[in-house]
Amino acid sequence: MLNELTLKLESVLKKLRGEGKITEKNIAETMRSIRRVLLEADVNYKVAKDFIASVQEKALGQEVLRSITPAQLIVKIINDELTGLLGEPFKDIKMEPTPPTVVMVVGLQGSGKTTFCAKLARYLKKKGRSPFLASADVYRPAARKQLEVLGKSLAIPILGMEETDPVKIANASLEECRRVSGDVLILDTAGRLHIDETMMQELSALKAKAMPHEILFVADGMTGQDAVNTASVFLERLDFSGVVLTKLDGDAKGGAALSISKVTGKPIRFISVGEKVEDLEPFHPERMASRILGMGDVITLVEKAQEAIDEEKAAKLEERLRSAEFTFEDFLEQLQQLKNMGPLENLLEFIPGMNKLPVKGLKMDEGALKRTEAIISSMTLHERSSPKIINGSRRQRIAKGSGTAVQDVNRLLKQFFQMQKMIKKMSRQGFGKKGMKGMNFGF
Ligand SMILES: Nc1nc2c(ncn2[C@@H]2O[C@H](COP(=O)(O)OP(=O)(O)OP(=O)(O)O)[C@@H](O)[C@H]2O)c(=O)[nH]1
Ligand SMILES: [Mg+2]
Repeated sequence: MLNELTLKLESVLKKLRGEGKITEKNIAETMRSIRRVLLEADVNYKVAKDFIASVQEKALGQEVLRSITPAQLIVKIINDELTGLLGEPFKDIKMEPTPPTVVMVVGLQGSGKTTFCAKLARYLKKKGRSPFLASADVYRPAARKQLEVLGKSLAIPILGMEETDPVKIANASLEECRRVSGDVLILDTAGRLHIDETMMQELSALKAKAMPHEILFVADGMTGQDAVNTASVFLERLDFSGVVLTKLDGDAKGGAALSISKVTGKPIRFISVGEKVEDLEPFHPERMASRILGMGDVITLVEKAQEAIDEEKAAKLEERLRSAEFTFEDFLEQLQQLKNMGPLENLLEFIPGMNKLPVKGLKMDEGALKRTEAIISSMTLHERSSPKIINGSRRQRIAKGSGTAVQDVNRLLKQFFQMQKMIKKMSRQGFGKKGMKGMNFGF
């Protein structure tokens, strides 16, 4: 996510690393480079300018403590400012005391509204809510079908109605939602390629009728300042309550993410990071800032893992990790749980420094996963708990037993020891306030 931005910022900040102290000159140089990086990422001009001014002011006023380097100090300041720029702390959908809570989803065509509606429904259902979906996209039966298919796959009820008046749909969906005891109605709407008056009037009428508690504006994260300009118009007409940024899994430059909250004054609430229904994340500015600066986002990683893996096993694993006695038995269990967590590359970027570790590039395709399982299964229990004893002849036996080559066994052992080392290192540094519960270290 926003990889290019991260790489560029890292390379600017690397230059500072050699500097012994902060001077007006080296700060000015750094800030000029950062400003360029931001503009290249299509960040709004004024937002970039204010950001730089603010970082510069804070940096110059600071004493560099003996324990940190100027580069560390600047990174800290940039991290704080970036967090501020990205908006308020995460605000979840607030449930109304009298159901249903109504969430209306708006945005341009193809921005990801329908997909987001399904994702949000899934997210709320997982939290124990009873979502109800309805599509007010009266122009394209296919669009309603799309929501219906998504809703069905998630076992979430949806309004089945051949209506051509969005306002009637609003009424019917409220009624139907109440009837099935839904507590949150998610209302999808039609998008247009560009802002046009008919669409705006229609959405306003829909708003007046459905009286949504939340209007979420969905913006395509790939589009930079265009998204921000569109957002401003939607804000004026509909006064939405929050922003959803989609397609941040692709090579989005980051302009929309960094500008939209500042320009509209509304928080980014969720980000969409893929086409599948589970690819949704609550938006936490501080975590995003740290990801953008290449410092990883362990908390989100832990939360993702928690969703996918067994709590009790995770607690046990945490204990084992803390005592750094991680073995192949744990590894095997992790691999099995890893299968529930989605593609590995998505997880790597959450781990701080992961992009710099030799572990990078260990893409675990299905075949490799199977091979790894076979190799571990061919080890004796003793070997699994004390992998150090696995010498040359044992390696050969394991390779034969698992139908793999000795090189495969060697590679796995190497990865395993690397991982053990990393875990030891992390357990020394502490696992953060959430602890390691649910952390998944398979690769
Ligand atoms: N890679 C990626 N694709 C996404 C994401 N969100 C949506 N898409 C894709 O973008 C396309 C448009 O998504 P929709 O949800 O249909 O967009 P929409 O806003 O409902 O479009 P209209 O109903 O035509 O206005 C689909 O192909 C989605 O699969 C995302 O976060 N990442
Ligand atoms: Mg749609």
